[in-house]
Amino acid sequence: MGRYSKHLASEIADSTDSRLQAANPAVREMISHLGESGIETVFDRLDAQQPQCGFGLRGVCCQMCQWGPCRFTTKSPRGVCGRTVEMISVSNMARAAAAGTSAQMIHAREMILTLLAAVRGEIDLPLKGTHRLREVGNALKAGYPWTPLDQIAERVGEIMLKDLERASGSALETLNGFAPRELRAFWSKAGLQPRSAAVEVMETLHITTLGGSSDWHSIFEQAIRTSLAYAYSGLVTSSVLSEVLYGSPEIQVLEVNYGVLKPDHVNILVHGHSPIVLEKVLEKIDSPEIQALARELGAEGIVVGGMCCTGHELLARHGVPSVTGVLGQELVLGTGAVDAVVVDMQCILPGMEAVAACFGTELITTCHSNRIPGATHIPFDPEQPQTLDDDALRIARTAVEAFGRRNRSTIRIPEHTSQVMAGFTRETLLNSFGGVRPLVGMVERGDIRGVVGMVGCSSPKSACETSHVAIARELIAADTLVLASGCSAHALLNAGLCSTDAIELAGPGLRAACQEAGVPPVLVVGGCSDNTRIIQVFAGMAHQAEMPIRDMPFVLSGPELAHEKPMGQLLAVLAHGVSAVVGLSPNLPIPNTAANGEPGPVDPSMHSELLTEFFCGEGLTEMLGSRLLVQPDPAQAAQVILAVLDGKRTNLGWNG
Ligand code: BF8
Repeated sequence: MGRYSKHLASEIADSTDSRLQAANPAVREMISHLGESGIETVFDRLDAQQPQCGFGLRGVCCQMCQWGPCRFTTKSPRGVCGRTVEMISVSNMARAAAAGTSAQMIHAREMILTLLAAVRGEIDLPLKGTHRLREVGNALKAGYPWTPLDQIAERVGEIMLKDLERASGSALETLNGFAPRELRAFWSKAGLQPRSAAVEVMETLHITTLGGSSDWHSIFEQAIRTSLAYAYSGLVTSSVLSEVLYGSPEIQVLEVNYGVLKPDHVNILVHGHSPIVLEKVLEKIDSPEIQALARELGAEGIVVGGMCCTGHELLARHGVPSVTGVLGQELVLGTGAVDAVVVDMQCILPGMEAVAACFGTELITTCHSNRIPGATHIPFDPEQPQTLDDDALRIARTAVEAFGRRNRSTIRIPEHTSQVMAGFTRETLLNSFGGVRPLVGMVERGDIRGVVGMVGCSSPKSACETSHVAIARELIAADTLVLASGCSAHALLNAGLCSTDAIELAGPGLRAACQEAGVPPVLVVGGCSDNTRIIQVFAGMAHQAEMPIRDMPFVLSGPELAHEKPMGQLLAVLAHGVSAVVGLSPNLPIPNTAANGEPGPVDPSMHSELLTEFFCGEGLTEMLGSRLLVQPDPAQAAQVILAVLDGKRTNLGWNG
């Protein structure tokens, strides 16, 4: 590994590690290729940033006023204003969750306004998920069984919009409609019930600014309220409205990875999170007009490939092959075969622009608020959606026309593809095992040791995507069922762990269960918004077992979290009573956890004893029933996860 970081008590990968050890051979090939061509990527820029600031890495740098920045050391344990190390690191965490919530709110807002535009006839978008709409309407008390669907849709949209934006303190209706009953009562009693997403974001920024709350525990409670608003007003709204608008995902069997690109085809990549524009663009790409245009330009056809969470949306509904998650977005342009990348919102690296310029790739931005210099901007504004149809056609045309300008001498497409089965929902996942009762029976008997949600981003601090793959391999070999989403899922898809061929890598109990169900041991449930499906599976299984979620053998694994959005996901999962094992520390001054699940020794110059006791010990367990554990080494992280699962099994009496 590249270098040792004493602040993270871990080896940190450098670009050479990713070039030589990346889990995906296509990634290794492309890092070498771009390196030889002298083109800079995220891996090189991480090298150039070394050494990174130890104060920042531990989350103990305060920049919330102009008296700072204040750094916390044993010699100066308080900031200029008097803030303690606990206040500042928990405030940083809360602010990251608020920023992530804001991002998810913009996504959810686009989905809601599009639903309203669709039912008001402002755009041509017939609702495909009418069954889901009835369920959602029922959960939100938005009508009766005899209420016309368009009225239910309008009411659902209005309720969800109010959950995002209202300034009053009334409770979140999406949470009341979708959260497990046991937890609604618990959060309410504990004073953790969120108000609207807007109020919780405001409140988080308010109490963490200079002269706000001096009580780190109350700031953490506020971070939890924010994360619950994020989970229900943000994630649930985005995920269920996607199903209402475009129908429920279906299980897809297909080939993914860089090798799906074809040298003699127009290759268009779709990237981002909100599927609204890209669904329409895909429709246009399939039209006779655009197909004919591609042939006129000399192409044999059009390949559409997915990146990040929009990639998951289109994979699950249309069988669009995914190519990469966040870390590969510059690398894939290095194939020289990508004619255009159509992006919507979030996780679009600014560095992509320079690589696109080298290879003549057309970048098309479609979110009215996100711009890339030099890109063709064809924006969608959900408040003025009437031009969506025409704009989608223009985007498809612009993307295909880029094929005519391609420099064919630079093409180098890695040959690697992976066969996968993906696109699971809560229903199709449970049905595959014969329903929730048989699945719980398998866990109770120990055929399946537990269920782990593997989520979140990829980080260049691990040799590209190696942590996800190494942990998942260890877990399935130890009979642990893995549910994956987001960039973690991209890593696991490309690594071949989401294929029925991977069943042979599973331990004997899980292998038999997957063989019987005909599904892989790693089940991809979608993008990050669809982490709600993981929570739904956990809640459904706990309900079937007649146990609180916090007592069940479930863990969240986030090996390479990076974005501020997963901070909200992490906190929300902790609030549901599920312990989380993360790779690199989420910028908290707490030590790594040993393989037996116990926190390592506290170094007072690096760590806070109070926060170590709280997150890794009894404090968080008493508050929420969960723990936050850090272990960057994949092999040890898998052992920590298994130790948590086994601890739950022992308490349940399910170990013998
Ligand atoms: O929401 S896992 S890098 S792509 S934030 Fe982004 Fe992280 Fe990837 Fe989708 Ni999620």
